[in-house]
Amino acid sequence: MNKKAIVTGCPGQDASYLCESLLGKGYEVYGVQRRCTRENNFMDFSESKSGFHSVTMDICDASGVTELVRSVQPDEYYNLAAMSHVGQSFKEPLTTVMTDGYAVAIVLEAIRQHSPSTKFYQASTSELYGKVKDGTVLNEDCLFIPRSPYAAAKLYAHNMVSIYRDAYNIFGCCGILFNHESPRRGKEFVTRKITSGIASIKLGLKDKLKMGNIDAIRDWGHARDYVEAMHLMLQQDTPDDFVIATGKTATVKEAIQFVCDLANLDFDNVYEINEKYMRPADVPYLCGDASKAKKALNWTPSYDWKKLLKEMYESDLEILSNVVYNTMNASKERFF
Ligand code: F7E
Repeated sequence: MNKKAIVTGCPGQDASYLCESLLGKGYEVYGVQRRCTRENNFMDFSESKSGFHSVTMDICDASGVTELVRSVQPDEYYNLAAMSHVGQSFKEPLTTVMTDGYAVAIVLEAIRQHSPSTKFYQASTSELYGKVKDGTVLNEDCLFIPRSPYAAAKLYAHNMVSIYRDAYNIFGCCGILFNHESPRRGKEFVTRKITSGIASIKLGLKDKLKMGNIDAIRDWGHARDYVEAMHLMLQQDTPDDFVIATGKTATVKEAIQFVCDLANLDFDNVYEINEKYMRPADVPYLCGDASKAKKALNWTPSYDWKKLLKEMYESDLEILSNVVYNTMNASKERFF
């Protein structure tokens, strides 16, 4: 019998990689996305893959979540749905607490009542650490001091998983994932904003990048590596929480500089600071120690931030070059 997994957060970056990986491992996958009026390529994906079931549901709808868990009786449940933009969470604190906090209590209750042998993965985050001193390499034992509505809601969810593990013996794991990116990352996150923005400048489609806090230090890895860690966590005999990170850091400024070098552009001329992208409170520094995951899960990252940004920049340059090429051809056809 094939294993069954529910994955929320489709068609986001992490869910897309995880669904592909689980289908490759022979799972029946129930991919959950919110109702969406726009056309999106997730529907193409879901229709084209055997073993994939597309579910339209809001994770804050308790009756829908409960019915899904009760009817599917999944072996594994990966909760990747979230309001994941930290800056935006200051503008939408209530939506954030519902989606990132309350919705996790709904699914834990559904599992406890209707499918107690389901193994549950919760997408925790390095943002939980919040106010960290520069130079501290963070592991599972470090203190959480959230700095945003996003992190506060995620901390509630993180604590609930631990409570359901202790109180009800639910197999729940939290992956404390540091920033993870890819060519599929949304352009509202800083890495993709940089790679897509610099590719646009290179092709003459844009003048400048408008940036927020470029002194922020982050530990960036590849989302494809990180979803494998999620799966490994649920294959253990005992549930636990794990930091997933590369242990290597760069400032946002260094990331811009590196991509400028790839594009052969002058760093000083590609960006300007714009207050609009500053957060009311930012997390200045994050660097993770994934040695527990390495030892227990045999997990190691295959990308550092430079390899990652290079892949993302090359992908954006290709996408945008095709757009330019197709636009030129279309206008030539009109002209001749
Ligand atoms: O910002 C600074 C910004 O939005 C990174 C989410 O996946 O990872 C992500 O959260 C840093 C911050 O990611 C701009 O202030 C400067 O210091 O790419 P980001 P994030 O906030 O670290 C964690 C692990 C999650 O869990 C989250 O869900 O870059 N920054 N200038 C900027 N950030 C953005 N977005 N845009 C700028 O123009």
